[in-house]
Amino acid sequence: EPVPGSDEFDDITYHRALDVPAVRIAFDRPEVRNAFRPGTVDELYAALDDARKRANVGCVLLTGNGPSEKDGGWAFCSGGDQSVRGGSGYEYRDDDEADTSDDPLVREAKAGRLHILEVQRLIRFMPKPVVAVVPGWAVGGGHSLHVVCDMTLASEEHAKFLQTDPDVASFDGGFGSAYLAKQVGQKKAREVFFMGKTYSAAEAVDMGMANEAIPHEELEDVALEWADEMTKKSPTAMRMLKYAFNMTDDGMVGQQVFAGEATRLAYMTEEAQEGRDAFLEKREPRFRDYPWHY
Ligand code: 1HA
Repeated sequence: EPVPGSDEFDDITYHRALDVPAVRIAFDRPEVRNAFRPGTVDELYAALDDARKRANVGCVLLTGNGPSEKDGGWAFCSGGDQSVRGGSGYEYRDDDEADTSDDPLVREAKAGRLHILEVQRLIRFMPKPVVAVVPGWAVGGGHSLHVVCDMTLASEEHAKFLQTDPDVASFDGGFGSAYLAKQVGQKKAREVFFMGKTYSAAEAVDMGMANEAIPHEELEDVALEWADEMTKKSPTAMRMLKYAFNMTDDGMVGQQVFAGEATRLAYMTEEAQEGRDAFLEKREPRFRDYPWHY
């Protein structure tokens, strides 16, 4: 069912599953292969952030609606909408989205947007699995989005993976390329970007950048089954595992995110509560009552 408030979205749809604690967020611009413009990215960020904060949501399925009414084509996402690409990024073009502030600095700040990178970070750092469900094209910035998701399920018949970044003088030098290389190896990742070949679902699975190729008709059902399976597991263990997988690649920020969860667990101990109580009661903490575990 639609998540309350999601009718305000123009470029995405946002649904909550009925029997599984999971949500489905979908690009909804099939006529342009689900390319994103700045407003799309704003909506995507808002929906993902909402899903992040909901205690009764344990998994996010990110996908693309389709097929296109124009030609029946399917897409996950074809990256930045090239028709609104300006001199320094992607631009708001609708009057109600464009910033009409009198302050030129405010207008300038909103002029060229590359904030899909903020969406990538939200997917990376939210404490629950995000699964890319790829029913068709995953291209350019759309390819990078599937790369940063925790797992990828792809339509056997229609999924196609393609990196066009250097064809349109763009480059995702972060997760889209460097993290891809961790998944498929350096040689293959360089081939993806430098040759711009199109890969099928089966090839993506063989390369290690997709988990399974699934018959198109069953894709959404299987995605829900995966969400069902994952959300039966311990939320704490799942969160710690996601951050553990991230940590080796994320440097000090990876350590910070993982350590934050360790702090949360430590706060749950009597020992930590003794520290708080002693402060509030203006007395020395009785830490000698607690063992030095080995
Ligand atoms: O790399 C980044 C970033 C890096 C760092 C920081 C931020 C970043 C932000 C964004 C990006 C990027 O995404 S750059 C890469 C941008 N995307 C592309 O270069 C893909 C362009 N599209 C295609 O190569 C092809 O359209 C396709 C392989 C996805 C599908 O081909 P197909 O099936 O032959 O369909 P096609 O006829 O080409 O497309 C259907 C309609 O969708 C066309 O419109 P129509 O002629 O019917 O009016 C087509 O123009 C439109 N369309 C497809 N993709 C886009 C698009 N319109 C605007 N932008 C698109 N990305």
